[in-house]
Amino acid sequence: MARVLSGIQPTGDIHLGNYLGAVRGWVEDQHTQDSYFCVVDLHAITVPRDPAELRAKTLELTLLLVAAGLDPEVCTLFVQSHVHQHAELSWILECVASMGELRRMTQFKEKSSDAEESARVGLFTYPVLQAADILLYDAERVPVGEDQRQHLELCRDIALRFNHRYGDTFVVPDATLPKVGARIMDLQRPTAKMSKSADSPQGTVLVLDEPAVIERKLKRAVTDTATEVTFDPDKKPGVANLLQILAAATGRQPADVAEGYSQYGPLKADTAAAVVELLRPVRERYAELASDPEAVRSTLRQGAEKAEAVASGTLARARTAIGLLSRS
Ligand code: ATP
Ligand code: LTN
Repeated sequence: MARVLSGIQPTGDIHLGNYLGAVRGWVEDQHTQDSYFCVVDLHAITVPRDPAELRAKTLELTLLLVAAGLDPEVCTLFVQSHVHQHAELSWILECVASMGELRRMTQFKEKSSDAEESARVGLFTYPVLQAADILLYDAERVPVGEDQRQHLELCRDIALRFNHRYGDTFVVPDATLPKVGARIMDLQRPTAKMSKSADSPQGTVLVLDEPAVIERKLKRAVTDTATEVTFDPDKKPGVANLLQILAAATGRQPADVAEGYSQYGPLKADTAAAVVELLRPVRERYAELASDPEAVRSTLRQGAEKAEAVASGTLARARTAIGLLSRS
């Protein structure tokens, strides 16, 4: 079985983009691949967070991932900071990555915007920690949304450079993106990606939104003034986004979906209905699981133990390769 690893930040409420771009694929992967999924709390502190809220969100996101179908008996589900090897390997990789390649990362540019001087150093080195997450598990595949493609390229570059300088140590991973749904856009600003941290409540469909809320958000989704339904992400980003969502929710291609519509109203209504049905089981299961948060804590303890058993072996390999003296 191929090894798979991916991560998600406990930074807010998970949305339709996270679900279609990443989490839904993880649920499928766990049955055919040796799967590791982590809640990346160390990545979350690269921008200011309220400590109590971060702790609560970490637990809540784990519950949601289980509600979405991740089965802790089948995959390894854990919190990044519970496995100290992530931070340790990240340091070693920081000594392999260059300032120039990190400066080119668009996520850093966007999130530091014009306040680079006051941005946290961790925001800059964020992709190196992500590379450590992946390389520690010898992951061959990393299922992510489109926005993570550049970070995955960097991870590959770091792994190849390390192997070249210090001998074969890491597996060089590939990003895998869903064919449809890899970049869901904000419903109010269809040229920006749907995001947990973009302050756009009406443009973001949350996985836990009630059906009536989902219907309202989709009904008010920004389109253009024309009425013709064609799949053209450049000229008609709002309509293309609706077509993409409906296609992803029903297992079709956006251009094929477009053929069934001549007006925006029915497209919006059908998209809303499909999204409601897609998310309904997740919301219902979440309500059941939320009554017993202790169960999820024990899941996370077991997950961390399983993850650490793999991570410690890889870290030892990297330490030896780069010349760190062992304690014993
Ligand atoms: P933030 O806004 O805090 O950066 P986010 O919404 O981008 O958060 P992450 O936790 O960074 O969410 O990402 C988790 C996974 O969801 C990643 O694999 C990412 O590529 C994917 N993802 C995030 N947003 C979208 C989107 N709009 N469409 C498709 N996939 C997405
Ligand atoms: N950077 C990612 C989250 C992330 C991740 C990972 C994804 C952290 N570590 C390892 C895949 C593999 C994000 O912002 N979505």
